[in-house]
Amino acid sequence: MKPYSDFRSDTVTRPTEEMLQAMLKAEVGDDVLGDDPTVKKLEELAASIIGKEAALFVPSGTMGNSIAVKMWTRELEEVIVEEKSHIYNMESTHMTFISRVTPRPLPSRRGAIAPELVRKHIRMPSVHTPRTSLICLENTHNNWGGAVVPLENFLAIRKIADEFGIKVHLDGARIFNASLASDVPVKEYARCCDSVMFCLSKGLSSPVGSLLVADRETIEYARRIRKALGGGMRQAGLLAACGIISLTRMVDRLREDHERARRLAQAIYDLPGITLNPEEVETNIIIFYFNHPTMTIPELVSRLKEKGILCLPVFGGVRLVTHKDVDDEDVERAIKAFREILAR
Ligand code: TLP
Repeated sequence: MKPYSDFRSDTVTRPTEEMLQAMLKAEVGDDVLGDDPTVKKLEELAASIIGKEAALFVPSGTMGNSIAVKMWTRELEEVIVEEKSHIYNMESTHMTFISRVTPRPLPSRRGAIAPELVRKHIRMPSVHTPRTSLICLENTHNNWGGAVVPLENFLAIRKIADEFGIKVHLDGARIFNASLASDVPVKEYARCCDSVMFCLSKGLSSPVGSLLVADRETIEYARRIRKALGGGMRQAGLLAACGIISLTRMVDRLREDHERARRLAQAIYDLPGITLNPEEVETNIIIFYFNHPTMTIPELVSRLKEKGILCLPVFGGVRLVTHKDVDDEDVERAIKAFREILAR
């Protein structure tokens, strides 16, 4: 048995054999000079899947989101974000650090901010107040336990954004999970947004990389921002070769992750101390709240580790993520560990 079943994140996935072979054979150039054919191929593929003109290969989701905020805003402006969003909570404050704009966090129902609340918080510039120039959405929503934000919410927010001439950016780190779980094509979500960032290095199993997708002119500007942030990569075709496999071979497999997460949630939701609605586990992330008479969250996490199960404490709860490198056996091992530790 392997030493650990790693449920900390889908970012821990290792490249597939096919990816390693593709790396060996990849045709490369110098992408900063614009002549890496494999990067170009990946960017064209990403743009066509998302349904926009152009894409930019970036080292991480955080850099993709940072560039998106920078390209759509100027100083003295404000950005509407969801209060538990990754871009607001978990990206080391790049909005203020890089773009020098203020985030305006709004509450939501499982990641979907009520459109009227968005409208209420749009600010007209004055000597006292910033102009709202961008709305950031997230789908699936990580800190809401991989919740799928419904397309209707996207459509309603797009309508308001258009009324006020505001841009919409989607942190679609896991947009393929959202699409499979809701049966809504990624293009439908993307159509409501001016730019989309998605990750190759989560459930899609590439070792490194994300894409930022938008209209051609904006992506050319994004390319300059990427260089300024130190994200220009040279023979990046080695990584892009894996990305192409992620997009052509790894998307449908995400359904297995959703199935396993549901099974795991069903098996542990009623154990002592756990608050979790298994019906709300829509994709590959389980977040449960934990309040036990004799055990703290760090104690639970460390007892699980002793039994070979790795998971992460988050926001007063615990997160478990399913992905390519945890199979049915790992799920059974996790269920057994939870039952032993939290025996009634
Ligand atoms: N999320 C990571 C950690 O940062 C928590 C994870 O393990 O889930 N948007 C969303 C919705 C994300 O979940 C993440 C990564 C990112 C952006 C940033 O991507 P990276 O890690 O490539 O910078």
